[in-house]
Amino acid sequence: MNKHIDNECITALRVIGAEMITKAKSGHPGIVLGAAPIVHTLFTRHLNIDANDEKWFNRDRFILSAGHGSALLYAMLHFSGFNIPMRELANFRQKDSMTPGHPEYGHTSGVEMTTGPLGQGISTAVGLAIAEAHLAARFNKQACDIVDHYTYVLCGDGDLQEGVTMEAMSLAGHLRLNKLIVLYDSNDIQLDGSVSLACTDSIEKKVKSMKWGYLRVEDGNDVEEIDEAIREARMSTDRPTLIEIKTIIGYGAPTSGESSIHGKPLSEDDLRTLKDNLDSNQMAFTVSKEVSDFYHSAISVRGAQANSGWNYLMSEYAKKYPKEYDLLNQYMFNDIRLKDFDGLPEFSVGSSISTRAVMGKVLDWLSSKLPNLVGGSADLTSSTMVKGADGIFSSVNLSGRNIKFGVREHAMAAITNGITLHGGLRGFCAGFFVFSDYMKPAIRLAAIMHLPSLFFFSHDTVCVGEDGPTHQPVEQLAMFRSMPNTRVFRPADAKEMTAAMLLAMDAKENPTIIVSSRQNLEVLENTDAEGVSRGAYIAFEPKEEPKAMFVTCGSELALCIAVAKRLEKENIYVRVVSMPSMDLFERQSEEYKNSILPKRITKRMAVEMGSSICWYKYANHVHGIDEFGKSMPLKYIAEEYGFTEEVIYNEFLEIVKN
Ligand SMILES: Cc1ncc(C[n+]2csc(CCOP(=O)(O)OP(=O)(O)O)c2C)c(N)n1
Ligand SMILES: [Mg+2]
Repeated sequence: MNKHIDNECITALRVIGAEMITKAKSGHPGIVLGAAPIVHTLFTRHLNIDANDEKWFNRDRFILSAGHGSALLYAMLHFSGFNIPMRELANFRQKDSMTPGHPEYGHTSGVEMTTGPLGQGISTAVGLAIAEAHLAARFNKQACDIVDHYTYVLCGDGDLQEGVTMEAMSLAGHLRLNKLIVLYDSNDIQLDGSVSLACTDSIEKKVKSMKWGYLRVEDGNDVEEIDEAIREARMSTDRPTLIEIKTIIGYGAPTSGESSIHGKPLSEDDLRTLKDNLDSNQMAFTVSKEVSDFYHSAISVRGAQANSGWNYLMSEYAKKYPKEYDLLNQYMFNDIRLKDFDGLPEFSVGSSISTRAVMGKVLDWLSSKLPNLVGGSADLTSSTMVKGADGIFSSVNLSGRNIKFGVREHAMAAITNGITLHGGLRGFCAGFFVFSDYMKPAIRLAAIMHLPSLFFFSHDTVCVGEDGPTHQPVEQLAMFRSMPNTRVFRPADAKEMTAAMLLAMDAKENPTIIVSSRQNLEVLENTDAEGVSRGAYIAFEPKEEPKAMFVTCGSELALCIAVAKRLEKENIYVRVVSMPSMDLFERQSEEYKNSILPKRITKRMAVEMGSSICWYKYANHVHGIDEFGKSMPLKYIAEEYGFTEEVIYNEFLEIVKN
C-alpha cells in the first residue's frame, strides 16, 4: 500500500475538519483529529457505498455513534462523492446548511442515522445488523448472497459508558451478529477530563463477557494496523467485534491529548500550528488533486464496482428465483401492503376484552399478512401480548421474526429504529407503558428521523392496580403527546384498537405509539374506525342540540357515554367526543375540527386517567390524575380517583350550571 497517499489524505481530512470547526467557531476538533485515520481506512479499504446510488440496498452501513465527530463525517462523505460541496463544509453548523451540528438523517446525503445522543448510534446499529441477518436468511440462496453487508460503527468512550450501549451489545453478542463491527476511538479522554476520573472498566473483559470478539490497535495512526484489524473482524463467523483503537485526541493540535480539545475550536494560530505539525501547506478548504483522485478511486470507483457486481447478482437472482425476486423488491421499496382483510379479528359489540389482547390478536393477524414485520417484547410477552411471527429470532433461526429483547427497554427501542432504518423491514416492540420512560430517547430519535417505528404498550393507566405507583403511568401520555412528529393512539375499545393498528401500518414518516388497557373493556356500539382515522369524532350525540360536551379517550369513553345518557334523560344534552389521537386530530381540516369541537359549545370537560395538562387545549375543565398512583386492587381505583358515573355526573352538572 502507498503510505504516502494515505498520509496525505488523512492530513487533508484532519485539516479540513479543523478548518470547518474553526470557521464555525463551534464543534469538536478532538475526535476529528484523533479518529481521521480510522474513518479513512474504513472508507478507502472496506466500506462499500455508492454516492451515485445512495440508498443501494446492499451497501455497508456506517454509523457515527460519536455524533460530535460530524465534521469528520461530512468531510469524508464529501470526498466519497456525496452531494456535500466544499462550500457546505465551509458552512458547517450554520443556519440552513447541509452540514448541521450533529449528523441528521434525511438532511445530509450519505448520513445513515441522526446521532448525537451518545449510545443511540451503536444501539441502533444492532438493529441494522439484525435486519441484515434476517433479510439474508430470508432471501439468500446458494451462491447468491443478495443481502450481504456489514454494519460499522465509530464510537468513543462516552458511547461505551451509556447503559443503552451495554443492553444493545449484550443482545448483539447473544444473537451472534458477526457482521457488526465497532471501531472504538479509545483516547482515554472525555469532555470533563481523563476517562479514568469516571470509568475504570476493562472494555476488553466487558465485551468478551458479552460474547463479542475484541481486537486492539495500539497505534491509531497506523493505517495498516487498523486495516488488518478490520479484515480480521470481517472474518468472524460467530460474534460481533469491537476493535479498540488507541488514538490521541486532537492529534497534531497544540493541546492534543488534553480534554480541552474535545469541544473547543482551534484558534487561527492553533490551526497554523496544526498545519505545521502535520506538514500541510493546503490553502483553506482546498485539497490536492492527488487526494481527491485517490478518494475517488478508493471509495467511489470501488463502491460503484461493488454495486454493479450486486446488480449483476440481482439479475441472476431474478432469473433463477423470480418469485423471491419480486418479493425482495417489495421489501426493498417498502411496498409490502395489506391486500385484503380476510381473517381480520372481529369483536362483537357488547363483548368484553382488554385492548392489549386485541392489540396482540390484530398484530398476529398483521404478521401473517405482512412478512416484513419484525419485533417483540421486553420480557413481557404474556403481559403485552405482543410478539413477532415465525418463531424466535436467534442465531440458529435468523428467519424468526419474534425478538426476545429481554429486559432491555432502552436498547429495544433503539434496535427497533435500526430494523426500520435498514429498509425492507418494519420494526416494532412492546412493553409496559410506564416503562416507556426508559425508551423515550430512542422514540424521540425515531420522531426526529421520521422513522415509522412501532411502539406498542400495555397497562395504560393507574388501572394497573396492585403494582402501585412505580407501575402506574400518569404523565407518560402527556410526554408523548407533546413530542413532535409522534402519533399516539389510546383506543377506547376493540374496534378503535383494530383501527389504530391498521392506521399504524400506513405510517411512513412518524413513529406510532399505541397504548392499550390491561383490564377488559366493553366493545361499544358508539366507536367507529373512520372516526379513529380522523383522530377524534363524535361517539355520542344527544337527541337535541348539545350545549356541553365531554372530550375523552380510552377506557373513560364508556364512562362519559354513560353519564351523557343519564344527563339526556334529564334533558341536559351533552356530546361525547372520542379522541384516540390528538396528533391525528390536529392534522384534520379546520372545518372538520370545528364540526367536532364547535366553538359554540363552551362547556367542555375532558376525562382521562392521566395527567390533565394535555387536555386544556380542548376543554376548560379536566378530570385527570395529577398525582402518582397507589397500590390497590382494580376495583377500588375508579372510586379512589373519582372515575365513577356519580362523581363525573356531579362534576359535570356543576359545569353546566355555571
Ligand atoms: C447522552 C449524551 N450525554 C452527553 C452528551 C454530551 N457529550 C458529547 S461528547 C461527550 C464526551 C464523550 O467523550 P468521548 O466519547 O470520549 O469523546 P471524545 O472526547 O473522546 O471526543 C459528551 C459528554 C451527549 N452528546 N449525549
Ligand atoms: Mg474519548
